[in-house]
This record gives sequence, structure tokens and C-alpha cells, in this order.
Amino acid sequence: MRKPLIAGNWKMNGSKELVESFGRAFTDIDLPSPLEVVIHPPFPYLDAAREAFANSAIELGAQTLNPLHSGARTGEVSGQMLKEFGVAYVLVGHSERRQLYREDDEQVYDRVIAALSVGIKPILCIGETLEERDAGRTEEVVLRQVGYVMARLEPEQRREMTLAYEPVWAIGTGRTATPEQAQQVMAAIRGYQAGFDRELAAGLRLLYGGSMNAANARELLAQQDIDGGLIGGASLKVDDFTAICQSAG
Ligand code: 3PY
Repeated sequence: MRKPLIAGNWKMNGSKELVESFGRAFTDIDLPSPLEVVIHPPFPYLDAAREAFANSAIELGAQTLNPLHSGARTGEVSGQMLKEFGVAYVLVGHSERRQLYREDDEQVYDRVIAALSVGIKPILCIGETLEERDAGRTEEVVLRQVGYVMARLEPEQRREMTLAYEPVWAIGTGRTATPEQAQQVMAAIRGYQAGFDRELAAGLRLLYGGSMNAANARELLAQQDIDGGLIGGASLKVDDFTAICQSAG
């Protein structure tokens, strides 16, 4: 009932050539069904990606957006602009944005609303730091991040949401949560949501992120409450990313 989603977060990496090679590799490819595949390249590659992915299995994603539609915000990009380039999904609240650019829950919420208002589906990223995990605060932190946004949305807006649980200590470190650790947090998120709306919780798509790769994807994706992955480094290699997509069957 929940359609798996494999999303590639290129962060500040990639090139036009890489965009084109993904377009070629994902045209006429045999993928498990059902499955959605999204690549989130850096902004300057969106136009090339729209063209390269047009006849492929890949949908277009962006990595962030400004909460405003337009205005004096040097260097920023709005949801309306992303929409013009055919962006279907946008990451919001990635831990690198929360930590390096000081995005707090309120700003994350504003970005979610900005995306929804132009018909772009947010992928809300949440996750605890190592310090928080070691202090036994994982569920408290993650559920606060989820609740801050989800509780403020209208029921029909909640249905547009995908959540990505990415333990901060597993991002770019090569460390991955064990399938059991990831499943435990996913079950807590779904259980929390079920406390408000059982039907929504049952349909809510939960991705695991944090050093997911071709070697560990199958075991993570086999967990009951994991409906896909948000892939960092391994999404920059066509063969690895293809292998991860094949594991989602
Ligand atoms: C990672 O896997 O490193 C990510 O941050 C994916 O978003």
C-alpha cells in the first residue's frame, strides 16, 4: 500500500555529465514495481536534469527552498522557481541545513508550507545526534521534529508528506544504523502518528537515510516500517544507485 521511494541527495556534488549519465542509465531500465526514484541535484543542474530525466524513471527533486515566493533574499531559490523547472520533491530540514545553516523547527515548518503551497512534495528529514542517542533521547528528539511540523498541518497536507529518518551520526561518516535501530525509530514515528490518525500513519512513507549503500540497502529496506531510502554518497555512482533501486523490490 505504501509505494517505495529511493531518493538520491547529491548535496554539493555532481556535474552536467553525471546528470546525463543518470538520464541514460534510467531510460529503459527494468526496476521493481511499484517504485519511485528521485534525484536531488544542486540547483544549477535542475534544467539539465529536467531534460535528461524526461524519458527516464527519475523524478526531479531539489535540496532546499526559501519560505518566500520572491523578494530580497540574495542567493536563495523559491518553491515557485523550482516548480517552473518541474521539481516534484524537495528535501526540508536535512541535518546539514539544521546544523550548518541554523534552520530550526519553525524555519523547517515554513519551508514545508512553502513547498506544499506550490504543489511540491516535501521530504522532511529528522534525526538525532550521537550525543542525543547516547543520552537516550533519540525518540524524544525525533518525535519533536516530526510533531512540530505534522501537528501544524491540515490532514490533506499531511498526506503529501514523506519523512526521512537520518541519524546525524550516520551521515557522511560511513556508519549506518543497524536495521533494528532504524526499524525501532521508524516504528516509534509511525506509532506517534497513529496516535492522531491511524489511516494516515498506515499510509505515511518513511525513508531511512544515513550512509545507505548497495551493500546494506536490502536489509534496511526489508524492515517493516522502512519504505525507502534517502541516499547520500552512493547516489553519485550510477551502478551503486541502480543496485539500491533494485534492492527495493
Ligand atoms: C547521507 O546518506 O549521507 C545523507 O545525508 C543522505 O541525505
